[in-house]
Amino acid sequence: MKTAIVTGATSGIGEATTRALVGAGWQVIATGRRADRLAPLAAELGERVHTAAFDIRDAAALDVALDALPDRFSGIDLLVNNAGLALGTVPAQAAKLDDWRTMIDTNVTALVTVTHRLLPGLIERKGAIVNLASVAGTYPYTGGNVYGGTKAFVRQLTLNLRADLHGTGVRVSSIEPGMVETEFTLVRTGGDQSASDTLYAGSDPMTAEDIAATILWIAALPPHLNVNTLEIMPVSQSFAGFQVARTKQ
Ligand code: NDP
Ligand code: 8X3
Repeated sequence: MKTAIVTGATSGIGEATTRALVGAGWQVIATGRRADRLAPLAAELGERVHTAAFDIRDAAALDVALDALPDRFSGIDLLVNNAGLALGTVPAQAAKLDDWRTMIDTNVTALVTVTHRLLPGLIERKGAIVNLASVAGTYPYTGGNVYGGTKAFVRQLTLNLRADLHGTGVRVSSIEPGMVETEFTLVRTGGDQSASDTLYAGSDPMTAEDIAATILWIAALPPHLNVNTLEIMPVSQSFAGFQVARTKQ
């Protein structure tokens, strides 16, 4: 049986991906800070799920969790680097530095730490890495500032890993979703449920299950195929244009 580790499995895309992988016959190491979310997931999905509750920014806690894996979960074939967040919707000049640091620590530093730690085993097993980037890493928008920067990093890291892992058989993919209705906006707005509800209302956004199905599709492709990048949006979301400031008298 193949083994995956899904970071950020306590909600949204990571939780749906855990369900999808288990449904397709995988066993999954499900991680996230909220142990009270992981416990019911494990109870629901049974012995094919092993949970590890820790803050992904804490490299020592990551080591403890990986060192404590039961034998049957210790050979990891698929790393889904999903844990991540956006904080704030305001322009750079109004943003909080702490929010920027939290996004970089989580979306960039923690992601590379997990990846670095698991790479030797993934090479040994000719495994795969699926990284959650975002359309925000390709297209700028007001308030996207550091969040978009972290996701551009994830996209480019994916491509550079492809180059470095040439000939190893390891597959690496960057998934770049647009709007997915999860707890993402609740987190981004500091818990503003009505802002979150308003954003998604009437828009027919993507669901966490849509992205989970995409990840599962990538994971199930024949070993000679690599999806480098995959940008995916709801039909209801598209592009606005450039803006022009008319400040000249
Ligand atoms: P959710 O907020 O629903 O889920 C985020 C997950 O990340 C949670 O399980 C959370 O777990 C985990 N996480 C965040 N910070 C930490 C931390 N410090 N330590 C451990 N786990 C952490 O959002 P989504 O499911 O939407 O987001 C998943 C990924 O998809 C993110 O990388 C996001 O940037 C990306 N994405 C989302 C889009 C969207 O529109 N929703 C679009 C494009 C990309 P916990 O809080 O329990 O620690
Ligand atoms: C999340 C997608 O468009 O809200 O990564 O930045 S967006």
